[in-house]
Amino acid sequence: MKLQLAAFIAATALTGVVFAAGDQPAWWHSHGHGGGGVTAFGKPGDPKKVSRSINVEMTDDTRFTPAVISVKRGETIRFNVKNAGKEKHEMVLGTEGELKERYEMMKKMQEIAHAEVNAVTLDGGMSGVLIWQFTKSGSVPFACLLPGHYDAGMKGSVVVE
Ligand SMILES: [Cu+2]
Repeated sequence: MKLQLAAFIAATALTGVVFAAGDQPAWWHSHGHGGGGVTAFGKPGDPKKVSRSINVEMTDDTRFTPAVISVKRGETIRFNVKNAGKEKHEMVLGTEGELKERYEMMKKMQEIAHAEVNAVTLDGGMSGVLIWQFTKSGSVPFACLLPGHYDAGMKGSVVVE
């Protein structure tokens, strides 16, 4: 019994180290744990308080159109995202580091169930919605993190004024 407990503590400690090393960024689980999903790049938008809608198209040449989007600080944007291609694509908002981290994870895992509030993943020909409030000035990168797509330059940025 004592040994089992020790093993459990050791495993827990190890897990803590892994998390601290950045395998699981805070935003990954930011929603549903209080704080309203607030991240360094904004927070999930309230569908009832949308400032305006912006159409974003994703295509098989691994491009977002538009790739640069300007918003004002505090605005809640409803992104009407359309996958105009045949392949699967996604639009994920995050910091540069978080996107890269998640991209590496995607390459290993093939597929992640995308229930995250900062992402919309769409099969070819499908449309979806991503509602986000940009609370801080600066540049918020977004990207498609499907294997190969990010490397091919499927990325863009939201410039928050
Ligand atoms: Cu893509």
